[in-house]
Amino acid sequence: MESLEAVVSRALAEFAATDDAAELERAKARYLGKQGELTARLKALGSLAPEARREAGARINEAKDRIEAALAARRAELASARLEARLAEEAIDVTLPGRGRGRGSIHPVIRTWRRIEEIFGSIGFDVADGPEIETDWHNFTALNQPENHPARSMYDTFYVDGHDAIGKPLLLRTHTSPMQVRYARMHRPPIKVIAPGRTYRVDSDATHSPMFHQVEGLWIDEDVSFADLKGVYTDFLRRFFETDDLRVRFRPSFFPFTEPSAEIDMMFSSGPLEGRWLEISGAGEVHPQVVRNFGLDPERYIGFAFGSGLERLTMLRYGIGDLRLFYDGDLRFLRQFV
Ligand code: 2NL
Repeated sequence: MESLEAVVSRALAEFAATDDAAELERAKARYLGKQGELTARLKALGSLAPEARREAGARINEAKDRIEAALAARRAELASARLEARLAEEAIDVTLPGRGRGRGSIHPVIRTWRRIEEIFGSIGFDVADGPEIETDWHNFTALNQPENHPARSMYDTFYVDGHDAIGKPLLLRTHTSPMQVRYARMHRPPIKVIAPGRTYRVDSDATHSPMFHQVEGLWIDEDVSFADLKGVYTDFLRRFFETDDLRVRFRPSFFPFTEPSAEIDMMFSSGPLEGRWLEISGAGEVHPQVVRNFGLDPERYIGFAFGSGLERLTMLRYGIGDLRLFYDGDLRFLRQFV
C-alpha cells in the first residue's frame, strides 16, 4: 500500500497546484471527506489489533493534521490573492480630477431680456411684471382693439377655461401691453415703464412660435412726443447692439392702440447684415382712447409706446438664423452662450 507520507505529499502537491477555491475544496474532499483516502484508512483501523490500531491511528491523525494545516494555509493564500485582485480591479484613483457638474447658462433670449432691463433701467424706466393669463378687457378692450378684431378670434388667441368678473373668457396674453395697462392704472404720471415677458399666439411655423417673448415700453407725461420715441428707441438700439454704426427709420403703419403708428426699421452700416433694412419693432403715440382707459385725461397726457420681439432682437444680435433653436433645448446651441 502507498505510504502515508506519499499520500500527504500528493495532497500537499494538489493543494499547491490549484488557485481555484472550489477546486481546492474538491481536493480536500478526496483526502478528508467521507469518501476520502485518509477517512478510508481510519475506517480500516477497526480490523487491526488494539496495539497496532493505536499506533496506526496516531500516524494517520498526524498525517490528517498536516493535510488540514496545508489546506488552511492554502485557503488563506487564495483568499488574500482574491482580495488583492479585487482591490486592484476596483481601485479608485483619487488623484483623478472630478467630472464636475455641467455649468448651466443663461438662455440667449433671457440674456436679451436682462440687457433690455438694464438699458431702460439706466434711463429711468421701471420694469413691470404680471399675469400671463389675462382678462379680455386688459388684453384687448383697454387697448382699443374693436370687438370684431381678428386678433380676438379663437384662431389667433388661446382662450383658457374660466371667466373674469363680468363673465368674459380668460386668455393667454397676446402681448405684454395688458401689464402696462395695469401699471398705468396703478401709478400717476410720469409713467415710464417697460414690460418684458412671455406672450402667446396661435401661430406655429419656421418663423413663429406659439410662445414668444416681447418687451413693450410706455412713457406717458404731459409732453412726450414722437421725437422722444425716436431718440429713446434709437439710443436703445445703439446700446443693445453696442454700435453707433446703425441707422433707424420710422415707416407709417397702423395699430389700434397708437396714433400715429410706425414700424421701426434698422440697418447696420457694417458687419454681416450691412445694408439691409430690418424690421425691429412697432411703435407710436398712445391712442387717446387708450390714455383714457389708463384713467388719464388724453387732453393733458400723451406719450409713446413700442413693442419689440425679444427673439428677433436676439437673432440679430447673435446672428442666429432659425427661431426654433431657442426652443429645441439643443445643448450644442445653448453651450455657445455659457
Ligand atoms: C408690434 C406692435 C406695438 C405697442 C406695441 C402699446 C402698449 C400700450 C399702449 C399702446 Cl399699453 N401701445 N404697445 C404700440 C405700438 C406697437 O407693437 O407688432 N410689435 C412687434
